[in-house]
Amino acid sequence: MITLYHHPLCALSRLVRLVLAEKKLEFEARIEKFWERRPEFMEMNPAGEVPVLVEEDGATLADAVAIAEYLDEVHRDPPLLPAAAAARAEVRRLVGWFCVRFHAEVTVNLSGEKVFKRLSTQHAEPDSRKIRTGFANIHEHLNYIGWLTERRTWLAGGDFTLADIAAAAQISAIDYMGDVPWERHAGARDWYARVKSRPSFRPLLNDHLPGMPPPRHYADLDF
Ligand SMILES: N[C@@H](CCC(=O)N[C@@H](CS)C(=O)NCC(=O)O)C(=O)O
Repeated sequence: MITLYHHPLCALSRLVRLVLAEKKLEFEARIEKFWERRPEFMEMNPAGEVPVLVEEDGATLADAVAIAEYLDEVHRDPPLLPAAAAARAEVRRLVGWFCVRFHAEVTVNLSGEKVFKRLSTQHAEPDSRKIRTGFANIHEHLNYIGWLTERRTWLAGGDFTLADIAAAAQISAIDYMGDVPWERHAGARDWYARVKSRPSFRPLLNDHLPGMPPPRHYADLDF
C-alpha cells in the first residue's frame, strides 16, 4: 500500500490527499512532525518537507506537484490533467499560481504563523505583521477565483482538474482556521462549495487537530 507522510494542516499535503482520493487509491497516512527533522524522514526527503509518498516497492517521492503529476501518469482514471497540450499548460499555470504564489503570499503568512510556529516552537509569538499581510493578500486570490469561474465551469476550463485541487487545498487549510473572508467573495464561495461536496474532500473535512478545533462552518457543505 502507498504510505503518505503529511501534516493535516499542510496545504501541499492536502493537495496530495485530494489527488489520492480522486483516484480512489488506498493509502496509509502518517503524520510527520517535520519540524523535528527526524533523521529517517530527512533521508526520505533531504528538504525535510511534507508531503512524501512511499510506494509499496519503496519508491520514494517528494514535492506535492511532482507527486500529483506522477499519480496522474500512473493512474489515469480520472485524469486530472487534460490531454491537449495547451489545456495542460493552463492547468499547470494555475497549479503554480496556487502552490507558489498563494502559498507564499497567504498560507505561509497565516498558517505558517498561526499553526506551525505554535506547533514547532514553544515560545515563539506569531508575527502580527505577517498575519495582516496574509489577510490583505487573500482578497486578490479569491477575486481571481471569482473572475475565473464567471468565465469557466472549473478554474482551468470545463473540467475539474489539478488546478481546482491545488486552489482548494490551499484554501481549505486557511478555512480550517476560520480565516477565509467568505462574506466578501460569493463567486469563490460557490466554486469552493462545489469542490467541498466532492467525496474526495470528505476526509479533509473530518480533520480535527487536538487543541486546535476547526470553526463550525469548516465541515458544513452549506456554509
Ligand atoms: N516544495 C514542497 C513544499 C512543501 C512545504 O512547504 N511543506 C511544509 C509544510 S506545509 C514543510 O514541510 N516545511 C518544512 C519546514 O518548514 O522545515 C512541496 O511542494 O511539496
